[in-house]
Amino acid sequence: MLAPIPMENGHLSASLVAQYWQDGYLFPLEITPPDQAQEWRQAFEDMERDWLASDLPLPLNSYKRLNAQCVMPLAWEIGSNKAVLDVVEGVLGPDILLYAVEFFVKEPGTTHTVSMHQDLTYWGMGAIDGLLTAWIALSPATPQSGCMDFVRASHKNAILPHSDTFDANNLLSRGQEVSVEVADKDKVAIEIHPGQMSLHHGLTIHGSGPNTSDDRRIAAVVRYLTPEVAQEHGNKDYAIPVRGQDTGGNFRHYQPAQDWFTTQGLSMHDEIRAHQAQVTMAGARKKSMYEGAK
Ligand SMILES: O=C(O)CCC(=O)C(=O)O
Repeated sequence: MLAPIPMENGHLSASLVAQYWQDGYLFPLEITPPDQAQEWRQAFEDMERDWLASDLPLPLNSYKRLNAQCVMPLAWEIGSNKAVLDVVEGVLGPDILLYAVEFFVKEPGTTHTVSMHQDLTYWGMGAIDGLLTAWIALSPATPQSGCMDFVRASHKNAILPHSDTFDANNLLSRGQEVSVEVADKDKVAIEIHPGQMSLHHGLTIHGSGPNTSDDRRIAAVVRYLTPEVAQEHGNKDYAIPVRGQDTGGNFRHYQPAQDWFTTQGLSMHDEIRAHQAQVTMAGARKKSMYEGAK
């Protein structure tokens, strides 16, 4: 287990920022004490218990995996957390937009994996530097529980060809997989523990293996943007300013969740999902497993 990288008063030093741009990722970064992470986990699991059998328009898993900030106050609380933003600011600068919060869960002793891929492949924003993912552990992410693997410096590639597998075991919406062989020796295991996070660039090749541990692997995954990023396909995409100014005006702003699954939140979620699916699922031969009705 690696010791957390020392920061300067909760901020990244210039050399850590340089390391991020060199490697395309940075970890482990401690952003909150383990008991706060445990509270977040508890709130998440309470939500699962309370809403699983409810009559939501889509399966609960669709709301966990896509744009949870529209319907879950917890997602917004984590995505707008000051300690997380203090670190993210080191990479993205003072003006930050929140694009999405997703909860990636792998149940104990299951075979779900995430194939090696680059996030930006189907997001319609081009091969940009202005998208950063903060992956925050709410339970231990270890090689046994299926932590992520990153390929060092792979963000220096363009967007590489990917193929869709639609494998039911794959947690990605198209089961997309980068069409280059990644040798095991080129994978860096991103072990992090509750309250820690990793950062990765939108072009970093990454994936994760199955959870063979006896605990759930739960992560809150937050995507941040700089204001000059823009959706290149169709109308403006959606994002929420979380720090500084939206100097680009390239995104439609909206209200994040104030309460759990409100009518307004559900309708916002639906609007954004329908809009983004036109881009993220373009050319796919099947529907995303996260947007189908129950
Ligand atoms: O949680 C995982 O295993 C993969 C997450 C992922 O692909 C991402 O955060 O971009």
